[in-house]
Amino acid sequence: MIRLKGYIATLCGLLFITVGFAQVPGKQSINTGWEFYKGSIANYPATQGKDITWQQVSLPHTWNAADVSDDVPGYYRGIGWYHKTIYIPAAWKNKMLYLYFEGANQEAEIYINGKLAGTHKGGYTAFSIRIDSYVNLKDSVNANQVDIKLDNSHNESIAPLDADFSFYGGIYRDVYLITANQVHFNGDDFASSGIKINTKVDSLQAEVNISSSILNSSAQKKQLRVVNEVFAADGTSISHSQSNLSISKESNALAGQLQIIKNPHLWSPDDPYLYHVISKIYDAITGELLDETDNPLGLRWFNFSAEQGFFLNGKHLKLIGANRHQDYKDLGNAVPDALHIRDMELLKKMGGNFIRISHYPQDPAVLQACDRLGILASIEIPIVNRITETAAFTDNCKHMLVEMIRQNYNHPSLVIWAYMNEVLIYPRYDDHSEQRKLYYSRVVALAKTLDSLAHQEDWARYTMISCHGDFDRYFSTGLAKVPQIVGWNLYYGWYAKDMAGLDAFLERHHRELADKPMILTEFGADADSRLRTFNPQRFDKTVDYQLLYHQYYLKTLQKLPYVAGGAIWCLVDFSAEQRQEATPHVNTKGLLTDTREPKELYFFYQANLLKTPFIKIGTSTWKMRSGTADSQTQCVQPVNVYSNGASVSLYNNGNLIKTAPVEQGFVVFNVPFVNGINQLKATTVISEKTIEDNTVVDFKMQPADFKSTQIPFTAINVSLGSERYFIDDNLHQLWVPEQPYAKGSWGYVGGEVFKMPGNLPYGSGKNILGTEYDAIYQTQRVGLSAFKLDVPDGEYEITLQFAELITPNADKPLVYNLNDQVQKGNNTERSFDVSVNGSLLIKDLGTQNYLIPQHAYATKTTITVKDGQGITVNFNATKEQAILNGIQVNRIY
Ligand code: GCB
Ligand code: CA
Repeated sequence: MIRLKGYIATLCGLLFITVGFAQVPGKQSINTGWEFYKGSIANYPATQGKDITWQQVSLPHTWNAADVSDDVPGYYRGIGWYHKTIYIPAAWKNKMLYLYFEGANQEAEIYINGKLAGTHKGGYTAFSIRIDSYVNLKDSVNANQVDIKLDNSHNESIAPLDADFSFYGGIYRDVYLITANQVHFNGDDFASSGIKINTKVDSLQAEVNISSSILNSSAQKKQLRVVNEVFAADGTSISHSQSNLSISKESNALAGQLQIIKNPHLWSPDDPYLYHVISKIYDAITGELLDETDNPLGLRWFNFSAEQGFFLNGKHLKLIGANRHQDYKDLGNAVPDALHIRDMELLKKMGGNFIRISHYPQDPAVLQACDRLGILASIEIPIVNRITETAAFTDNCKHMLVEMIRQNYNHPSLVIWAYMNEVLIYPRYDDHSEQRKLYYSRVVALAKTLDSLAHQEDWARYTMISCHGDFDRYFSTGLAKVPQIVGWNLYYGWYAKDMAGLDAFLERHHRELADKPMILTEFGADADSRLRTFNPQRFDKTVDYQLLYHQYYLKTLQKLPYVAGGAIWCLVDFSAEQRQEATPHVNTKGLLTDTREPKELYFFYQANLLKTPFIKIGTSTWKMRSGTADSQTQCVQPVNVYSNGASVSLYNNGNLIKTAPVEQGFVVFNVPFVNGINQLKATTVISEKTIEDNTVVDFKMQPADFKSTQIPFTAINVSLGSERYFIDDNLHQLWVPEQPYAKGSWGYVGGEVFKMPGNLPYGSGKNILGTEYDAIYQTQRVGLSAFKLDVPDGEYEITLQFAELITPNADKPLVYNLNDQVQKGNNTERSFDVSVNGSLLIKDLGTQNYLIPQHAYATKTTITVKDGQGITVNFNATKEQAILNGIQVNRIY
């Protein structure tokens, strides 16, 4: 079957309306000059909010930008009010006026001059509210009051009910005031553009079917002429059609026109060629132009095969890309369009050709960018983790699905409509109960309803649901058989132990769901961009384990032809308020941080996916390093270089280290670092051209012997109970992992690494309050007797870090951590003294004084070291065992 589609902008389009001779722009944003109040207004509209203190804001705006990342559990989910005055000229008396919202989370009531003009449910789709019957139009300038009550409280009738992301409240996308003639393209229809472009394309010709829905709100029957014109990318008009129709008063009608484009210039990721269509409505009697809208058009066809994956324009194409959430550090979801566009550009620059817009429709700028850049897309409504078995929930889901489809119908980049994510991961009722069975059957029934609704709305695109890695559950309930494509979110090597389980799982689908195309819709591993290690382990949150994980996944993805594609979880780090771990409230599975800094993983994918010459030294994201000098006063550490060349040469300070062949897009070099500046240069030759990358690593060499004068000791920060380096570029902090004490050097004496029950290799995953350096406080050495540094005589500053990791509160398990155990609540009565070089610094340290569970505690002291005694910090436990989480030693003189 040929599958294809044309394009229309998601907005109501640019409407140009003639009023006399003057053209009035039909759409103007009203983002500035709002007032906001977080809370309820009593007796609205009687009070009209006059007695409250408003805050001046501009849109996009969210009221949760800060409280999703503070240390207070939870964030405000309740009512917020917005207020604005809009001015309507008397000249618009006969116009139809709308407020058009690209998105507001999640239940909105729109009041004009105190009267309810419309409502909307659902935080991720656009809606349009007709307001002309509520506005004052008496004078030449008419002030009209817009009040919006918005509520982001949990509502069992509105998806999403539960998910691993923050449900920010607010009007967080653009709002427009739209002015239209009584006759116009019908944007009233689920806030769509009123135009559907269907295409049927092959390499010789494209049939372009333009169907317009036209509304006649006037009290007279109208004779109209509809004209559609197709333009090539360079602006040349290439095709034209028109038809006449009459519409009775207060009704709407459809006008369909077919155009044939010979030798179409096809749209694809390599060549995202866009035509565009201008559609106009004229009054057939007077010739007056009543409405006009301009929509891009991409010509392509595609299909998914269960055996061979995805084909675009008849050619096989492995879909590889990422998922994306829409928020940014400290801004929440209220981000400018430029950021949406930049994210798509970053995906394209990685070599990605696919985006799964997860887990909800996003700003129109996203799909517009995909059309322009050539990124194939899947989009979904936010049914995540569970459903509610009510008609109200079902109706809202259906409504969202129709909104999503009609609003995004014409994007050439879009190939999949999806409607559920991991919906069986968190089912209601007891396992094996009758109620549970009934619940499953209701989920399947809802899926069937939504699937057929999607097909009814759009015959040309595929449907999909994404499932978590419990094959049996989706298979036995029949849910996996409902959509055309099954998406799998697989975390073998992360939530599930064994990475190789991935291949077995995908093979099983291929065997048992032999006729279902599949996409690996999620795979990923958390990585705090500040954490590095030479011994990567599952759940250590290092950039290095993330790299290992993805090396495996990409190989599997590329090897199995029946897997149509894969979407990395996730393009960017995003807010998930309930998460703890190394970066509390953030899911760090991103290729990029929440401020869009690349992690080393991003370079790995660039090297593997880009067709243009590429080389990058991985360590450009790890510029502060440390290690102990060898006999040549060097320290050898591995550095990855990423390239799509055949071999790479790496130089340090001008000296060639080695030339080595590239495998899977990278080479690991053992670099002899010197103390101080290391100027790294990597080169490769591609198509007879040499390309290079340069970076500087500031290496803090620790002397093997602290008394050595060759490399004098200056400072060290040690993270206890950890195998990780912690690097904070912003605050110029570099921490190294612990080591046992050896004479002449530094390290702990005795004790063991703190480990929680469960799967963390070491440390705790709990949020530590009062610090941004959770990763330092989350690991510790237990039962140590001393920490020693054989530093030369001088004056030193010593800082000790502690956090009590045993807490009386049991962990709330993360829903995805199905195989992990959680720490039960526990109490400790530890008590220990800390002394430095024999003098007591802290007496009876424990929960009775500074060690409040899960809180950071640090203290700093200065000490004069003389007579070659070095530094010894002693820990003497009087109850249970002593602990130490971090130590910093600085030489002052
Ligand atoms: C998933 C979910 C996604 C989570 C992700 C994770 O399976 O679909 O929403 O954020 O795993 O990181 O746990
Ligand atoms: Ca909070």
